[in-house]
Amino acid sequence: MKISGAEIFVESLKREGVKHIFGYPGGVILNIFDLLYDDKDIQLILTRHEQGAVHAADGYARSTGRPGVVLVTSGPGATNTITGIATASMDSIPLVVFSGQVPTMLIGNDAFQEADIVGISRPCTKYNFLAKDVKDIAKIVRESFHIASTGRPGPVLIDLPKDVTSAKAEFIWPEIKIRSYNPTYEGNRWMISQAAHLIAKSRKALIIAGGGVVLSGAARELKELAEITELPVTMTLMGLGSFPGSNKLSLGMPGMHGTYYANKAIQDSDLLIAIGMRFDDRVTGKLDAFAPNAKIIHIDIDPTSIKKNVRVDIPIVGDVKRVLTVLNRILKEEIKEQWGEVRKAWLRQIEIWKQERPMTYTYSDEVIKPQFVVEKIYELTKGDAIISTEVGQNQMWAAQFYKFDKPRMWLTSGGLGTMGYGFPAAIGAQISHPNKLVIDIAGDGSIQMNIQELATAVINKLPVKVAILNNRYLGMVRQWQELFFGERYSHTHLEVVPDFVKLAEAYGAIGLRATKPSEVEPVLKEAFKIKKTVFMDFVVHWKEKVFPMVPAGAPIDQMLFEEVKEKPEKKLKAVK
Ligand SMILES: Cc1ncc(C[n+]2csc(CCOP(=O)(O)OP(=O)(O)O)c2C)c(N)n1
Repeated sequence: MKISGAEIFVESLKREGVKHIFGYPGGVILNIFDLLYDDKDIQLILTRHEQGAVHAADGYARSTGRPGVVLVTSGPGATNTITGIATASMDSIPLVVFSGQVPTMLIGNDAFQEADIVGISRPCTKYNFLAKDVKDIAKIVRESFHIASTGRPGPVLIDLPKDVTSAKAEFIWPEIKIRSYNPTYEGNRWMISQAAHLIAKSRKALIIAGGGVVLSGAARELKELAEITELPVTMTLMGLGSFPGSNKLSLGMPGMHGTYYANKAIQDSDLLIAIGMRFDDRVTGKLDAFAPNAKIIHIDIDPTSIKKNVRVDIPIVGDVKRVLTVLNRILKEEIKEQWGEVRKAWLRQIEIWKQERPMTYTYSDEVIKPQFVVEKIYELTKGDAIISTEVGQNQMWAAQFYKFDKPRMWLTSGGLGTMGYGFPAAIGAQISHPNKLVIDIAGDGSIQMNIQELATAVINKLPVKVAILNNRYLGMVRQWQELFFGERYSHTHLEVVPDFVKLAEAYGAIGLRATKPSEVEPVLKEAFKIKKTVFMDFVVHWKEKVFPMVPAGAPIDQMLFEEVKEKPEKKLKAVK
């Protein structure tokens, strides 16, 4: 029996196990929306902006490991997804985005709501495709899920012209055969054995774990490697949670806002074991001064990531989990090295760096320090919450002061640094984890970029919590102006910040506010008890900066630290 392309599409999604789609309707995609109207298996979550839909699907994917699914209309609906797609692409997040398209005969004619979304999205998708024949729809859906979630994961976009989804064909669920797509999963055995020997010989080795460890589900194997070799581990922003932040071998995050001790250890190390990370400039700082004495082992599923930014002595292309399994076995069974004094001396040196400059800040009794809010969130949740962030200082403080012990509990836009990411991402994570505490740690600037999703959270009765570190500034940019532009605050003072409590209430959510340090804990406790969407407005010290900081382009051990004595504040006239 022949059925419509729209029906084939919906049936294909069911075969892929899709339970939730994030989307927004429009004319050319209406036939699919109509089918989803009373579907019992798939729930469509209507966001208030297509960008929100993609970030929500992204949060869903990061917190579950399954691809997030998006359905939007053509033209503006499709172009509104681009920031979300680019965000997912930079962080290797599996997404499948379906956009409606005008009928094939109108494509290229500047038809109403036509945009060349395949062309526009090409540089920021792993794969994209225009469906031209109704008979291909099932195959395209199947392949797009496969491509999005295997190898180095990433977003896939499929454009669905109206006439193709209206045409009819038999439903056939095909096998996947993609000739040109063959990711390498098994690392080269000889290279892995060379890596094991190098690790055995090293005196001051260090593991740098990235988002690839999370994506490949290799947290257990990473912990085993650290335990066998007794080596310290630093986790990139994307790698937070891949190794327990509270473990004594953890050095926290490296790089621009990383810990003093992680950066010192990198610069002093004789071997870097880089796992599922891509030597982003925020990690390396000045490239030719990066880890000057270290040999580098680089394990990554994507061969194009290896040797892109740094010289590599032992490249291993493969799935991190599989490579680490083999590496650990060789270290245990063939090498059986006891490092004894050598390792003790290295760990002692690191301990000294930890004591010299611990990750800290100046506490105040009078004004709320943003770091204090993050610390309190960690203390009260005991680390058992899914944390998303916006972008800016809020993101860095969350990374520095919340200890992530488990993977997939940390959702942040690392590569693209997308303001407006955190709230919709938290919505997506809450949909996939209805009983978990999900908190978006936000800046007052970023939250306003997708604040309309309050409606999505309220309608779906999502108990998402948003902790706004409200400094009335675009804080991170203000920090740069303060350090590098002589305190000329060009267009970073927000002047009008909405009353977040009233705004939450206007949407039917709950709003709470803390203006003094003593109010922080009661506000958090109350918010965590409420089973509804809650905005918490923490009115924080406006001038606080994120330290340590490596100025852009400097070597990573040339860090700026917080001044011990605070200068008297210069009052800006518009600041409350
Ligand atoms: C969409 C987007 N536009 C601009 C920027 C540049 N940017 C980076 S951080 C930042 C300030 C963020 O301010 P806020 O959300 O208030 O957070 P805070 O730094 O104060 O915690 C800006 C404008 C960005 N990252 N994303």
